[in-house]
Amino acid sequence: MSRRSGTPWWRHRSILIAVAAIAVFALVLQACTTGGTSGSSSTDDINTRREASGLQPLSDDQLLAAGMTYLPSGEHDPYIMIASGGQSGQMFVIGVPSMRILKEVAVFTPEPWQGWGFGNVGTEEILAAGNIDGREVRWADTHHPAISETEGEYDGQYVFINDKANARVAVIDLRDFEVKQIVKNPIAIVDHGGTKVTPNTDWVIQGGQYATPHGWEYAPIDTYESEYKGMVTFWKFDRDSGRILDDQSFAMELPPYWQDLCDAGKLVSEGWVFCGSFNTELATGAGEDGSGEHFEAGASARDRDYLHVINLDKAVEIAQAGNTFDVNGFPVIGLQTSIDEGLLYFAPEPKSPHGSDVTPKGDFIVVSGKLDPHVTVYSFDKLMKAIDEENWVLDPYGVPVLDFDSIVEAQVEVGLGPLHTEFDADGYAYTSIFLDSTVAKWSLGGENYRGDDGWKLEGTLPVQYNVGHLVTAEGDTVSPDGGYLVALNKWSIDRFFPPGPLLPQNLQLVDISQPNDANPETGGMQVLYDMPLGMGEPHYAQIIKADKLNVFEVYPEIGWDPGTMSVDPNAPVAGNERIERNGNKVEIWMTAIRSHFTPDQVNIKQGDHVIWHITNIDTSIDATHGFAVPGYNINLSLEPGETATVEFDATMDGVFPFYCTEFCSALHLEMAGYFLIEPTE
Ligand code: RUQ
Ligand code: CUA
Repeated sequence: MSRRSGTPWWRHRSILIAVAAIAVFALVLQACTTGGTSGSSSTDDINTRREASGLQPLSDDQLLAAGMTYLPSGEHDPYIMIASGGQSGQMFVIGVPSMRILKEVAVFTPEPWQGWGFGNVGTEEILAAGNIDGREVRWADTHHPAISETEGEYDGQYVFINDKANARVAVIDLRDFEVKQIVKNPIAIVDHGGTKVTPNTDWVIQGGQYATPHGWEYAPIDTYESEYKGMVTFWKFDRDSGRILDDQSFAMELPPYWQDLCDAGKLVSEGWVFCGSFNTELATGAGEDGSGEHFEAGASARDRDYLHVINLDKAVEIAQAGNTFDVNGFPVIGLQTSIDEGLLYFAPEPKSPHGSDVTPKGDFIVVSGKLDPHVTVYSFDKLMKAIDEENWVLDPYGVPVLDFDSIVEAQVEVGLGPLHTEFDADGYAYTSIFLDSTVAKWSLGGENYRGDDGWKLEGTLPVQYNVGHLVTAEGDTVSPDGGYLVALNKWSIDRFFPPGPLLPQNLQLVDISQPNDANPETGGMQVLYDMPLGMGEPHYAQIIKADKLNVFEVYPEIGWDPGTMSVDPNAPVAGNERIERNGNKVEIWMTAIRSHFTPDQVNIKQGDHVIWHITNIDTSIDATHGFAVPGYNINLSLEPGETATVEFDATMDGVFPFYCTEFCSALHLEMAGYFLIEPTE
């Protein structure tokens, strides 16, 4: 072909075909959504092309699903999902419904792209606050993100996330999606039942799990009943400073049952907290002498465990009055105090319970038993009445156990292995069913929801496979959106190409916007998209409307310190770059702008103590610069306007070309400098 035109003829043809295919696709979608034709010629066209590419043909339903998730370049998702990162110790930001990963936010684990934990003094200090007895713990098992709330609605300001493995909590500011604080629980070494927030984010809830002596002191296992303790911790959050105030936080001592997921009351039940538990058997495992049973059997022997019903408002009063004891300097309300003051009650829950979810109006609490095919729904009114009437017996630790029949509102059979429940705007609830690998849709009864039409199963949708948590859009707030649901499936088995024997998770996007009769079997639910995630096991996620997030596109002022969210008074700015030497202390004030560092030669002597400040003085969106010093394990990410500081002893002599790690301009490769460390004799 002639090369004169610059573009081969077939390029033009392929553009034409693409345009035609898009038009056809739009027609098909229209046909599908208006209940239209099957096997239309346009579907055939698409399928002909798919087959030519070695792909399977699509049904009308599948074409519709594709059209529901496809976003053309430049279109943004209406929802943002914040997912835990499991063993990665991080947090994922994912667009819904496109299911595109926007960011893996560095939380507990060092992460080089974000310059998290590679010499940046600010990030090192935050990570060091999560050290345990002086030991650096640089991974985590993140489980439950909790977006901050105002009056029970996500407000998009902060998100909290717990580390199950080491009982830590992180605070992330959603203006820049960076971690501002990590706190280590002073009384527990592992947790699980958090984080959740109270409706105005006054308190961040961190429930326990595997009981240990408080402060994880040693005590022989045969002293389990007396020396091992459960716990729930309430961290006081100060919205203005964006920090947890540990000197105003407190914990409650609980029996050594294994506390599980908690949820905060809302509206009518505001001021109360509900935490599931298991191992009320007090099993201690199989000993090496063959005594005892595995926890699998020992901790699931009883038919009922206890939902912990906690009067948080009253607990706050008791803690503030100082009616506590100290563990590692942290105030703890003793179990007997909780019993005497009426802070703690148990509601029996069947069998091997896991989830605990408060309904949108705060009027019911839904729990599931992994070994019971029902969800059990308690009425908050009935709980309060049973407490008023002292309708209880005492458990071996003296905690009142409320009468089951008088507090249960309904039980709905949903399938084998129910776990977690979220809600939509129409009075429906969605429960993940682990063993059956389904999502069950059922109706809430009562005047706030579907009245006499409630408390029944509406349909089940098979998911692939073994769903843990599920999440609906704003689904645990006082006004759920519904529309979309994501099933966080634990197994993916055959869904994707296997990249070795460790398989990705499968996050499955489900359309829940359709009425039950759209598909009577599934209650109108349809799987839209399978998203493999090969970076850790996201346990829980929350989905927030994207327009609630007020994100900085660039930092508001040059010299910004993300740690304090204000200008660093010591920040280098254009014109004041310099190197000051004072004995063996060398302090550098450097700026970065496309495409150079100022200064770009730094001469010091071996053994000098180096304090190196850098400001990215670029102010355009996305003009990030990196700063890497080879051999010294130093790497920064400097977003537009940001200042960071590294501090180290220059023990190794030599010549170290430092450079910008972000391809920021045509002369990015030239954005480098020489760091010369002269040996000392
Ligand atoms: S867990 S699959 Cu929330 Cu950590 Cu239930
Ligand atoms: Cu700055 Cu590359």
